[in-house]
Amino acid sequence: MPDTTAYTDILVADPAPHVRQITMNRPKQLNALSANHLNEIVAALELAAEDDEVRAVVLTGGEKVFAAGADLTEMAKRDIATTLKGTRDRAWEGVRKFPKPLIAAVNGYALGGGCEIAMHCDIIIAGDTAKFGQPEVNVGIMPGAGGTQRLARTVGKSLAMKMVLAGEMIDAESALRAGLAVEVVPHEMAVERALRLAATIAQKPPIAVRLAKEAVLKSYDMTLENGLDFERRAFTILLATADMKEGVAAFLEKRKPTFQGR
Ligand code: DAK
Repeated sequence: MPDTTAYTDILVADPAPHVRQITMNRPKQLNALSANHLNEIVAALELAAEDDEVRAVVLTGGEKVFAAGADLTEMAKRDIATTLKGTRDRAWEGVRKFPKPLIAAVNGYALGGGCEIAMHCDIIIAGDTAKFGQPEVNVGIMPGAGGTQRLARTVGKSLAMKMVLAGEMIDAESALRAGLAVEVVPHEMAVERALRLAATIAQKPPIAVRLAKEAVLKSYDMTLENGLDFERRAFTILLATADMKEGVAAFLEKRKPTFQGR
């Protein structure tokens, strides 16, 4: 079990074998991402990355709210010099580089940095109350953690522009239609559904999962040829794993495989 005593703004639990759940827990501030809150999420992800027992992670804010963006009380005190230090950028890098499957269970508001952290996840499950938005323009800024890039690549230019320029939110069904969320479920089921999906992934061979995640993400920043090249190399590496031998042997012997992550 993870040591949760170090955290004030998140809850960490292992609700199923090989599955870790990180719950953002600043309900009074609608889970606004203060520096400490974001740092705790990144620290928990680092521990999950290091822990061989963890094979998939669910990030959620629980049943009511995902995250209403960067903490605007902190933002009010920020200036260019502080921002240029890049501390916050480095924290976001920690989320971006998380190597294991990361599933967001989104209920209620996922705004600004909240929408961006959901988009850093590999899969978004939306509860029927979910509202996604990039409303930074309302407070004189713009998305700063990949919102313009990831949103445009995911939902297309026109919808991304509407959300970023007009600050309009979209609901769960629109997010589903736009390809931002993969499923919409009743809000009380979103975390459970994300955990079930995480548990399914956690039963797969970890090295194959890790390389497959990396390969899919490469499609965002590589040419098709380079991406195919990466895929081929990753595939070749997998042929040398014990899990590949176990997977094929189990299939031929008509039994369930036991994957070791080797
Ligand atoms: N920060 C701080 N507190 C917040 C907050 C936020 N983002 N959102 C809500 N709260 C607080 C409210 O102040 C209120 O606190 P009290 O007054 O009770 O003390 C409490 O949460 C409940 O909020 P409301 O009373 O406003 O609740 P409503 O249901 O009426 O409205 C709302 C909910 C989510 C529509 C509304 O609270 C709202 O519009 N919140 C602000 C949403 C927003 O603008 N988000 C974008 C923030 S900017 C970067 C990376 C990322 C970013 C920046 C840089 N780098 C790497 C450089 C990201 C920027 C952002 O996300």
